[in-house]
Amino acid sequence: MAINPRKLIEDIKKFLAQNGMKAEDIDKFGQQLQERLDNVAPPTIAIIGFTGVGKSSTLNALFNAGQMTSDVRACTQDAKQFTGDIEPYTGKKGIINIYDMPGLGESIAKDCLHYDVYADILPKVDVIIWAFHAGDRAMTPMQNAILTLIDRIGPSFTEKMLFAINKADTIAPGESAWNEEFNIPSAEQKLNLNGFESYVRERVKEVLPSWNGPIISYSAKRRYHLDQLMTEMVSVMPNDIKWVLSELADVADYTELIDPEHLELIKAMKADIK
Ligand SMILES: Nc1nc2c(ncn2[C@@H]2O[C@H](COP(=O)(O)OP(=O)(O)O)[C@@H](O)[C@H]2O)c(=O)[nH]1
Ligand SMILES: [Mg+2]
Repeated sequence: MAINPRKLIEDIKKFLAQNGMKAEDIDKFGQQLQERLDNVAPPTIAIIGFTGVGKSSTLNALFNAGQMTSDVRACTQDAKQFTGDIEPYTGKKGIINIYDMPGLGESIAKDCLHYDVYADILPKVDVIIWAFHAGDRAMTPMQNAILTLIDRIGPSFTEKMLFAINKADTIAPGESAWNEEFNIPSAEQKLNLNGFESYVRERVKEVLPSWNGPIISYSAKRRYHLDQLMTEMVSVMPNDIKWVLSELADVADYTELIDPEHLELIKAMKADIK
């Protein structure tokens, strides 16, 4: 069920009225809640991963970002910050802060510099998208990178991380197998993508045994599953920020979307009535 914050506030007000709260108190509460919503800072995301996996292409596909991409050269050498428009996804005005991060794995010397950038930026963002290249089975570099980052900044960044497997169109038996008519993977590609997602999860769990975040396959080039990628981004956001993008959040119960602080407020006001 998609949730709209305005409707949510109306639902809560209705609920409070049914519980006997005075109309003027309900209005005051509604205003307080609206103010809190209006003051929530825009969500911030960073996309990281090895060079050439399609990080910049992904941001271009999602937000029309105009980031430089290349078939043969790493062109993102420091963190590029810009804002993206969320209206196409939520149907209402709003922005998201984005960092296009330099890719790891170009050279030892460059990695040293890039880890400094990662250590500076990652603690500040709400969501970290770790982009992969579908079918690339070499996972030691990813495992080492996670351990290096944990050494540098501690493990908490892993809680806001999702793995995004790009270039779904290139997975075996290859791009020519892609179903152009429906813009989806062929049956064989779909099986391989599912297998690859499980493989990535197993390798991540070897270094992060309790990690159970999202892993999603998509293609920036084909614009396949970009909406799922956005939905998964929202799923790892902190609850108060989810409110901003809540039309995307697919949840059965709106209380999951309410900041515990707001829930406390509702409970406190209910107690006042009695
Ligand atoms: N086939 C295919 N190629 C892609 C896809 N996404 C990106 N690429 C290509 O991958 C290469 C590297 O992309 P880029 O965005 O520069 O990677 P970055 O280094 O991670 O920022 C470019 O040649 C892109 O055209 C995709 O979904 N499918
Ligand atoms: Mg790039």
